[in-house]
Amino acid sequence: MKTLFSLIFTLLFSLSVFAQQTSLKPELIKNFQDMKFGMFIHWGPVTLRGTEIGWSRGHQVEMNDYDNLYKEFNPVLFDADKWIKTLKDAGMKYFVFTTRHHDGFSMWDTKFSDYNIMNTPYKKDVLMELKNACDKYGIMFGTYYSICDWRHPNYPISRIEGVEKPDADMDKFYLFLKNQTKELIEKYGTKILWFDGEWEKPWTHEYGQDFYSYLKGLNENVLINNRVDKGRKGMEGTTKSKEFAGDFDTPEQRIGSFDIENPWETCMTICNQWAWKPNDKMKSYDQCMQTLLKTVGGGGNLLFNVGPMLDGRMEQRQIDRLKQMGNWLKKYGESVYGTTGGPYKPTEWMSATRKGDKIYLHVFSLDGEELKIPVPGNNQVKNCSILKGKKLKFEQSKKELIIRIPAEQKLNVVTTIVLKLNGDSGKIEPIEI
Ligand code: FHN
Repeated sequence: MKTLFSLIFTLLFSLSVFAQQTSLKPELIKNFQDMKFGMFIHWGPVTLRGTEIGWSRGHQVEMNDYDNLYKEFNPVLFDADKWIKTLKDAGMKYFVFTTRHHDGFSMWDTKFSDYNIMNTPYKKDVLMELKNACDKYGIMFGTYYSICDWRHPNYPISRIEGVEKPDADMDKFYLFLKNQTKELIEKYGTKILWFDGEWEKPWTHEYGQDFYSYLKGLNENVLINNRVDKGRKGMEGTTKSKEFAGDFDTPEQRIGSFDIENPWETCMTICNQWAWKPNDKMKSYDQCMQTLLKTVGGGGNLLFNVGPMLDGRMEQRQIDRLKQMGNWLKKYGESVYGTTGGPYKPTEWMSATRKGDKIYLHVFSLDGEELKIPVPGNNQVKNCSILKGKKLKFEQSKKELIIRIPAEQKLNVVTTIVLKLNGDSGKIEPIEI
């Protein structure tokens, strides 16, 4: 009898776990994947010191000093409308904002912690202003939320090597997480819960599984990344495993590997630091475009991070860089939005996307005037041209496609070529060049 009971229990539990991994409607994931490009923002009182959010607490910034920065935080030039207009002009389609990072400071009018934006000299709910601006501009509104909280008395770890909190209570802390994320879903209508800080010991696979299920119970359509559970395997690279909860994978500061089966998103900084740093090194236009196009060519989304300044403005040089990307996307965006990665896997000098009977080649560098690549599966190329430009001569043999790109047709940073096929590009198996 007991064996039968435990068998039934195990079956029901594994079914419920399986259900968690596949609970998101396919059209919601496809819509997320079609957007391709989003803005990540890391911002908080730490910008008063220009050091890294969370990580500089108790290191570059003495802990007590860090925890009292909020008393000076007064970003009087903050303008949510300007931020989201900048995002839109960059060709970005969604937004993810650090509502609470590892330092425990809540950037919204939360009922569950006094350590929040309403108790700063600024006294305004920046999160609600950002949500309203996203609604105004038709931008998907998402929220970053750190599971670990090095300041919270009930979270056992304080990030200072070896300092544990004697009275920490992880179950009470988990209730705090559930209460705050419920606010983000119900009061702010977040469409993406972008978790982080899941790698430390106190957060277990069991918590992750339960949390995913709880959040989907509040809103079955909310997108939840793979850092709600233990699927990221710590701070280094990521592997998406079906045993862990999460709707998409999250390679960080690197372009994810080619994968058109599992949804994934690379998160990367436009400078070096996540939060604002004076005179931080910013990526060139070439680096930004190659990052975007190699990510999309690999089947992923790019969540590109900006760190606004202590007065609430974004740096003009970052705004200008994003505008450059937006201008390119305004002209050539059909080769990005709504496409699938491949069929040619990204290389150092080229990436590719596809949609319907078209393949788009993003060529970053080419010696001479002949581009030689394998033929696109069993398809015949019917015509070939520079996207929004002139026709190009090409030859297709049994194995090879040769495209002639005259020097005067090459564009700087990236030359986009469109191939029109006699069939559906989606059926072509990935091609290694
Ligand atoms: O520790 C954080 C870091 O500060 C930043 O928020 C990144 C963004 O994904 N996530 C963690 C490191 O993996």
